[in-house]
Amino acid sequence: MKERILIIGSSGQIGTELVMELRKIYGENNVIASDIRPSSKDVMSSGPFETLDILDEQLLRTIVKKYKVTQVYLLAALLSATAEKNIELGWELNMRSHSHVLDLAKDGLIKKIFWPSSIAVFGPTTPKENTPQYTVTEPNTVYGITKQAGERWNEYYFNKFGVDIRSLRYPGLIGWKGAPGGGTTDYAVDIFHQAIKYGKYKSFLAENTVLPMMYMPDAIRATIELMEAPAKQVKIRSSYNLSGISFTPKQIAEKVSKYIPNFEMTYNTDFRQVIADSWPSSIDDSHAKKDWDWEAKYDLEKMTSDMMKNLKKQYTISA
Ligand code: NAD
Ligand code: AKB
Repeated sequence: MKERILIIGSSGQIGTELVMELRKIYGENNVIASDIRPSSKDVMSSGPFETLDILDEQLLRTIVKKYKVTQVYLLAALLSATAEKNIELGWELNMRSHSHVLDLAKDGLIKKIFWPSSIAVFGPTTPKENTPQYTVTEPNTVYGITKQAGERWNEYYFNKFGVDIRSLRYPGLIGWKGAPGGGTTDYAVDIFHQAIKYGKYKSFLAENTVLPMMYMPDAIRATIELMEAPAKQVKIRSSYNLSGISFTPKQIAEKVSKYIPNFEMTYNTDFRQVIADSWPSSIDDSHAKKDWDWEAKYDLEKMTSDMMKNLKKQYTISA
């Protein structure tokens, strides 16, 4: 069966990269990008794009029917820091978008859904080290609460209506192609840009705050591998733990210094420190490894080298 894929939230950090990868695999015209704002030049010029506010359920259904969509990747959301500043919109957007997409599958309009969860599903009472798949989840941010409720929705729709939903608890994602959209882990992307442009960076997280992170090529590969895995191998329908690299602001600053001599890192924590303190520092992803052969490829060294190489090139070209 020919797959037609709709990406909702294609202009964000993940969508910018995921659309291009999926177009390589499924064909440019079979991957429809959509967002409330235009996407990157590459996304806009390489295939179909629709302006879509995911809160508009009728328009969503019109677009799904127009393109005979079979799969939806729902990436539109407010991330942790932005949602804390606008809790009503955080709840409204993150929950209603999810229901709209789940109901497409329940009503037989689409066959498969990808919906990302996050390490934000965990909270201060969760074991911090090597956080297990099944453990206490008492998130204390509006973003985390929407991810936890979303995971429960996933399992409910799978069990009750047979909806083929697949999900990953992404750690903080780091990439050079798209800008991060308002999360607590954004510092680990900003540091590269500021280091190249100004030789210095003021971190909003404290120097010894360890968080789970992942380089974007690993995250994109994990997403596509999970979506392409045979249904019987996808044993967890709430959301899979996923692990890449754990590091502190101080450790990434040391790596950056190798490429930017005299790089200067200072620290001035804000409300995002409290969010970071409630999250795990490392993740046990043994279920993903066992069920669909997941394995991360990038460590801190390899990621830093690739980020530096690509961003330096990008800034030279745009100078
Ligand atoms: P992002 O903020 O970069 O992108 C979200 C996109 O959604 C934006 O382009 C925005 O314009 C769009 N959007 C907002 N409101 C919309 C609406 N009403 N209708 C349609 N589009 C709308 O986010 P991202 O980093 O690409 O994250 C995508 C998903 O992955 C989110 O669910 C997020 O929680 C999850 N996630 C991301 C990370 C990360 O580090 N990037 C980590 C864990 C989980
Ligand atoms: C955020 O910081 O909000 C995201 C996430 C880990 O979910 N990057």
